[in-house]
Amino acid sequence: MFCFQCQETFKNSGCVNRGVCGKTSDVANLQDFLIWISKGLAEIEVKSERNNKEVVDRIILNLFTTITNANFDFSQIKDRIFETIDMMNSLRENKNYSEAANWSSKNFSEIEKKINSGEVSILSEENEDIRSLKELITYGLKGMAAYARHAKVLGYESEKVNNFILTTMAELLREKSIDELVSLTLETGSMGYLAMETLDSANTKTYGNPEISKVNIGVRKNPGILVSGHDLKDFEMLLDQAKDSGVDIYTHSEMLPANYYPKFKKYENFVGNYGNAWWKQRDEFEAFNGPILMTTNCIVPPKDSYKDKLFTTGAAGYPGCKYIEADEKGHKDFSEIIELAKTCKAPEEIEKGSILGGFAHSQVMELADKVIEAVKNGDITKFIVMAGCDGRMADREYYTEFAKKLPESTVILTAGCAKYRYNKLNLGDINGIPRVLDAGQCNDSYSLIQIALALVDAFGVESVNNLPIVYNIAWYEQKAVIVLLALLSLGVKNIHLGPSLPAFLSPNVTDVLVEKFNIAGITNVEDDIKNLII
Ligand code: SF4
Ligand code: SF3
Repeated sequence: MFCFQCQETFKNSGCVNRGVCGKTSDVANLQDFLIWISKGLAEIEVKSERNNKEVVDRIILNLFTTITNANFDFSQIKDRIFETIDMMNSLRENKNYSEAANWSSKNFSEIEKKINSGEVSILSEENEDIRSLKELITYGLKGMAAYARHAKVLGYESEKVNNFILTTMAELLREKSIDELVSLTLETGSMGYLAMETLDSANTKTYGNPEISKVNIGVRKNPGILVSGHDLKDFEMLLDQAKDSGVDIYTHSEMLPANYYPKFKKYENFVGNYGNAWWKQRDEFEAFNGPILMTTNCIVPPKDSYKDKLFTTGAAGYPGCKYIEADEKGHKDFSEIIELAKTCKAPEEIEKGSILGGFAHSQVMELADKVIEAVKNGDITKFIVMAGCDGRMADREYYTEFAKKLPESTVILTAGCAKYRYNKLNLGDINGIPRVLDAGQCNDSYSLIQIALALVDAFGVESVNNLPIVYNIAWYEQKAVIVLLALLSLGVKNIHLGPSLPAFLSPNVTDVLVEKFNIAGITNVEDDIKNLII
């Protein structure tokens, strides 16, 4: 195996024997093969005269399945491979195709032989700059696919995004120059922005605009179900099916923003949020006592103490954990989880009190006058975008310290699970405007962009780069990659990315990003505050 798609990759170079995330080498190899044939399937579709919706849906699901911490299940990924090959075999025409598009065998030893040849590995591309750019684009597509899928289950999709995913997957099989790949990288960012916009419409039109909300982080006395991941549709279905069951529902990690949507607030059995970012789940899931539903990443290999209570659905999967399938209409039956919850003890209280959130674009626009006035009279001197991911490495303590040491005249704009590093610090407010404004999930970074664009208008400046906004973004997995590319495609400069720069960026590709966008890493809290803020 060789995998370097996330921030925690071994020695900031690449996981080779087993993933730091827990992914085994046989699963990593199957994921590489799945991506390779998905590119082949895209090529078949692009070369045809058809517009087969099932093909793009399949490619989106395959990309999403290989995102960090989503699916560790060898047999599920093997099934996806077979289903993809079936689709390719039924669609192939009498045309000239690449080897990936021509792959037709479902004989597993032949698939293994191909994997063992190293020809579908990331390292099969020998030029490190081409490899770096092709992987950067692939990871951007994985993040985009995740967002496209969340929108799709709510009945929203963008033809442009779908077509881009198809054509780009096919293009990645071809030889490309550095210049071509650099421009494809920026196009990936623009399409990522569109994918986030589509998901924002899907979420807000289905569940209402997020609003300022005080979220309970304590517990009640009933047994509960904990819902993690990013899929709001799964959350809604479970909430609805559990409404009269006597079982309470809690959100976890990236599902926290579900608490901000008006439509979910009417459910009596929706208690609040339990726990913190994904990487603390081994202790927190044990303390929760009840079943847990993982709707997407991030799964940490579970402890035996709760493994039989961990369920997966959608693109997520873990060997030995029950997978909840959707029927042909997209409906999922969660009764088994609800019945199991009834037999469990109530959650152990690990925290008390509440946190504040719900500052997505429409809510912030309502506060715009107040915000603009505070900037004009100097009460707010800077906004710091600290969106992105959290992770388990100790050096992420940097973000807590950074937030604590920021001048009191600054406001943090956040989205994604990165917020857990500072959302319980009680940093106070400025004229009633909280100093941490949480827009929602990582995809709600879209809201942060909308807020920046509104400030450009309000202050009459030339571009987002002339605003008092500093970007100190934490990344971990591929959704953060698409958010970053979206920001770059909008011309945002001087982004600081940490805790380390991606291992998949070669020195030359990093130079291009520095030259074009002045991207930089982070150093230490004192120096960064001095250089970025004061
Ligand atoms: Fe390693 Fe990250 Fe890949 Fe897991 S996803 S194998 S930790 S690089
Ligand atoms: Fe977090 Fe996994 Fe990225 Fe959606 S839950 S932000 S890491």
